Amino acid sequence: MKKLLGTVLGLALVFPAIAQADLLKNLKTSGQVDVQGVRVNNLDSTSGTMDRFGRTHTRLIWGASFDLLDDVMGNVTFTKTDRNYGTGAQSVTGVEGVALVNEANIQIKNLGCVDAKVGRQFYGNAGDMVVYYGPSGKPSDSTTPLGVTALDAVRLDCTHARDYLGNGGSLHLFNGKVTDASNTADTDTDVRGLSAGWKLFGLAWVADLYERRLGSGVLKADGSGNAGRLDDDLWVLRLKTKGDVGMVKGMTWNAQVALNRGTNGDTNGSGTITAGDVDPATGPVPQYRGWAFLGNVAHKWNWNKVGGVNWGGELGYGSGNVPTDPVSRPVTNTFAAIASDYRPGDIYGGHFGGLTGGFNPAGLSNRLIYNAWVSLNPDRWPKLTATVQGYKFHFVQGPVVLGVQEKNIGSEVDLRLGYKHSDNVGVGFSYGRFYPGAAIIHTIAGAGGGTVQVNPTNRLGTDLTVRF
Ligand SMILES: [Ca+2]
Ligand SMILES: [Ca+2]
Ligand SMILES: [Ca+2]
Repeated sequence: MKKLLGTVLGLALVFPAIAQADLLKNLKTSGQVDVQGVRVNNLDSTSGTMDRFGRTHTRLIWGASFDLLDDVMGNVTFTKTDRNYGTGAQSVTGVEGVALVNEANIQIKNLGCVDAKVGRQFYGNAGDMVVYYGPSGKPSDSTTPLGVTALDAVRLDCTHARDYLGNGGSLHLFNGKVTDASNTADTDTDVRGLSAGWKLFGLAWVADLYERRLGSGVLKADGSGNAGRLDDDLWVLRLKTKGDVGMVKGMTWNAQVALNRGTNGDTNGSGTITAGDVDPATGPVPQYRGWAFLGNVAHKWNWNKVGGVNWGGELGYGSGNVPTDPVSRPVTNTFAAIASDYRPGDIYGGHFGGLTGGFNPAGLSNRLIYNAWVSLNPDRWPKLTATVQGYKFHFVQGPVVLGVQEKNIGSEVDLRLGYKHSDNVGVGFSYGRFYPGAAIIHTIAGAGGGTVQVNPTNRLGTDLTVRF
């Protein structure tokens, strides 16, 4: 009751006009607080240069949904993820300025043959290799911990999908705007997609088709499409499936493959189409031709009188560019995602984003990454889970250092101890160590004239998550 009263007061403050109306009909609230402390040393892999840092970061996510009308629901999610410990008290107006409305949408039931969701919203699943907008489970880089992304979009979920696709069938499409760059020129970035799910041969299948389009903004003088710059128009077609390994009880597998098509008008990846990109008047603009695969197996079994033992492995591959002249061979072979959230490894996936040198860890573009893990949930302490996970990271096409192409980025071992206090409260402790491979060692050593000592990176982490 106390919680409800607090919520009502909070909403009345935020939406005074609506609060006077029938706002609180079927009000549902949910929230989450994450507190993540890390201590990292030698992130630059160079032992001669002292670097280490400690940080405790908090993220708050708080959402409410309520009926606006009988068949129309409102949905609001606030996120606040700006604050580290030790940065002083925030004023109430200061909090106001950093509490972002990352979801604000209305949902209309049975609008014709669809359920519609209109407005700012999250999309996809955390960790997805192709597209995800939402609260991330990992720091997006060293200085932007626990970020949250969202998309302004219209999403339509077909209410008769089962009639067309059978039991377990689903079908939705969405059309969103990532950046509204101009009201006069066609320079916006739009994302749209279509997703269908069905069951066949005892397997669950999902087919997705996504398009991300960045307008060139240049008017085509003769309407032929050849005068002026070309749009950056990325298409990703993906097929996902999962099932059980029939012969082994408790073993499951997942697999997905994605293909790129389209025109790489933003050839230099700057986010705008300008003179730095390939001009179709002087040479052919590259076509997107990358592809990626991600597959894993997991096995659960019970070790008599010891506890539950889970283990698994995962392999990810995303094609890399063949380093040839883009004019003589106008193809971009590097796999391109819409908005990838695939970031394996607590160090590699969590902290390498801010580093220079091409080691951006988001996604499977130009990467071969595999990992294996085993965890124990002991009968004697059922709230505890201990996990060890090892990773290997490679470029598909690596940087050329001193005349040699180097593909080995490095390897990582993460040890994690989780304590599940209840369904809504969890605590975690982790230790990770990243061992730099030849691509890092030789890049650093080459830049330092061969005299620089290269050493592993270490990370200690504590995590608290409370859902309410
Ligand atoms: Ca160092
Ligand atoms: Ca616009
Ligand atoms: Ca560009």
